Amino acid sequence: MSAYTFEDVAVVMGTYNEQQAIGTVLDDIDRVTDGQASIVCVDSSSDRTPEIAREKGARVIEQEPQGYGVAVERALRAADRPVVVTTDCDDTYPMDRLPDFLDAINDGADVVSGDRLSGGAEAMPGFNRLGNRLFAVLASLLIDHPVRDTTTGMRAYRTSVIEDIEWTENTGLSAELLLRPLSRGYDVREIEIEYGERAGETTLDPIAGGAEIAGSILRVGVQERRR
Ligand SMILES: Nc1nc2c(ncn2[C@@H]2O[C@H](COP(=O)(O)OP(=O)(O)OP(=O)(O)O)[C@@H](O)[C@H]2O)c(=O)[nH]1
Ligand SMILES: [Mg+2]
Repeated sequence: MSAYTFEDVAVVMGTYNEQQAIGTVLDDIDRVTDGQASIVCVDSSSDRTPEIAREKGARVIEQEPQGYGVAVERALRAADRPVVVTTDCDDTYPMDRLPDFLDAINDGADVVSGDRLSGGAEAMPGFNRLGNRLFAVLASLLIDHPVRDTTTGMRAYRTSVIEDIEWTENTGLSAELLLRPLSRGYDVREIEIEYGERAGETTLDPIAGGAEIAGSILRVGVQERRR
């Protein structure tokens, strides 16, 4: 089988009032993939985000704001390439590392997950960093497999993995997208990435969001143990 190139990659994201960041994120993807990756934005914004995305050549699917997971699952399903990469649209994730994600897929990985925490994640608010470390401990215990960052937004997947599993979570979708494949024996690899400061305002309440994510990890962990 020949190796995948960026012509086989779709980069997808939910976008919710990210006009301060989206131009940079989409330019970075184009530069790093030489314009070859297709880009899908599932957008719920009331600002100029969707216009900027269209100007930059992305496919934009509009939906009412219904949370992270609803947007990202829609975006994953819209991917029309054999490899799909997720990112946030807030300029926190290093698009320069896309080649490393693709290399790991070509090396046989089914899922490649960008681990922000092992490198310190200095740019992450302290409360979020602590919460994310606790999620990793909880998830590792539940699925009997060490994981370092369960809630990262930057991952590459073989599209077949996305199609083969039924997804149920919303705010906790990122954790679910890691834990179900791991529990089912897919080749899941974490690679260390740098994490940057968010451009633009956060739309998430860390306490309510954190509680939802913890609930997702417990639910998914217990379901996968019982399978
Ligand atoms: N379409 C859509 N996108 C969303 C929704 N909620 C979040 N997003 C997008 O999903 C991505 C992740 O959300 P973030 O707000 O960055 O979440 P986070 O990284 O956990 O938190 P911070 O970056 O610290 O705010 C971003 O690109 C958001 O714009 C939503 O309801 N609809
Ligand atoms: Mg973010």
